[in-house]
Amino acid sequence: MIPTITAFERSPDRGKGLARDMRVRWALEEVGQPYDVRLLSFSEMKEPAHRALHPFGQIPTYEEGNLALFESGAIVFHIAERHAGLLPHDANARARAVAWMFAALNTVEPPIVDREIATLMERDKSWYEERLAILEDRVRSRLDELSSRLGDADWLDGAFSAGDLLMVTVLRRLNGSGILQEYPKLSAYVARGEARPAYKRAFDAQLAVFAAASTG
Ligand code: GTB
Repeated sequence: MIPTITAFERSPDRGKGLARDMRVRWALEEVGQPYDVRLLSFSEMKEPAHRALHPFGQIPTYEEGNLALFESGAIVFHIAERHAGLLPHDANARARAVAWMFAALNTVEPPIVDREIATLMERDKSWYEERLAILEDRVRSRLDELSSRLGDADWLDGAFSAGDLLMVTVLRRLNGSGILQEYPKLSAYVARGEARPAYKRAFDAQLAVFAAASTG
């Protein structure tokens, strides 16, 4: 059965692959699962039909037969559980890969999103520069720790896993901030993720949506 995911009809990131459908597309590409995409406008995302799938009126969602899921992490986990290639077979290694999935979404992404929201919503405030410096220091603390743990390894814990997939997509949200460039090991880690053929296919697919919406 071919799953259907939802994505922005016109992504505000202009095809840079920063919206959270990208991680789901990438996971599906890694495991070789074809998928359909239903594109939504901002107003469609808030209508009852979509809220029945996603209580918060957001993308991405995932439908497969009588299963409907929301939350990109839960969707990637579901894909990783159902297909080989994104989680190790060994039970302990698998548990550690899942821990990295949570770490990406629960420990590393929040300070990155806090910074991003400040740059989008708080630029006109008198205290903006002071707050931005605080938020960027919080991001740097996490990146210091992550970079130390990664060291010279290619991936966070052995072979590439769903933990790496999520962590790379989270770190990419720093694009344009200049912060990631302060961390050569993490920059190389993100580049390794982006070099994967499955990543490229997912990136091209979401970019094609933006390109079509821009010419149409
Ligand atoms: N925790 C949920 C998940 O992981 O699935 C969060 C889902 C979420 O934030 N979805 C966003 C959304 O639907 C799109 S990805 N927003 C519309 C709304 O809430 O009304 C977040 C996002 C949006 C845009 C950019 N960008 O332009 O760079 C990056 C990330």
